[in-house]
Amino acid sequence: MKLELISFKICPFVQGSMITLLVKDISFEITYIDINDPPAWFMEISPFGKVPVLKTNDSILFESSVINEYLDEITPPSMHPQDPLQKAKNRAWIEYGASLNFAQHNLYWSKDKDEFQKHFQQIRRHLEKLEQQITQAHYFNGPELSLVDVAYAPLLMRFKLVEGLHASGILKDLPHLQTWSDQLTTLEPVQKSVVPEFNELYIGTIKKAGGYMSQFLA
Ligand SMILES: N[C@@H](CCC(=O)N[C@@H](CS)C(=O)NCC(=O)O)C(=O)O
Repeated sequence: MKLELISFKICPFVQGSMITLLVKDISFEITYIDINDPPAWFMEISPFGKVPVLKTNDSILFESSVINEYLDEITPPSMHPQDPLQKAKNRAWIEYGASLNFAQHNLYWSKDKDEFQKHFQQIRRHLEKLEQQITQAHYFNGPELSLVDVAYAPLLMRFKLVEGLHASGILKDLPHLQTWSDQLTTLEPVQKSVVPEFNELYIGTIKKAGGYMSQFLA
């Protein structure tokens, strides 16, 4: 089956689908668009006008968590737990991660210090709740990489990148999250899931927005 992922180079949701494709060793093509100036053909096929979109032979899939589950199901063994309750819990934490992606965007694109601090406090509260869930060694469910890990790797990679340039202490005193972040961000499929120029692109986009963070990102 021919698969084509429609991507925007700094989108964390696309990155999650890229990680799934790479972990599962699925062959695919990738087409990059500028989500701020999307081509007409993309707006035709993407119901919400959002990336990622996965084109299969004759279908269009949208919503990254759905795309990732589809990719997972066509390439066993599954990266989801078998037990329905565990699977449901994993799905809930995947949703939680999706909302943190938006919160992270709001944080780094804050206009001024007040807005930054407000978003910082909100994210910290959510990260503290997440910290309590990271009770296993290695990954979210233990030794096996799961779709929950896939969902958080882009978020943790962006925190690591920006914290490396301007330490705000976003993961301070959250030791399980820090260890999880180290595990995930050094994985080969995670590192290969972004374009080589990702760091410059992501930082450049924050700087270009001219908000609070831009002054700290040389
Ligand atoms: N729930 C969606 C979120 C995808 C999303 O928000 N993508 C952003 C780029 S990172 C987008 O396409 N935004 C364009 C827009 O909102 O118009 C998913 O998981 O696929």
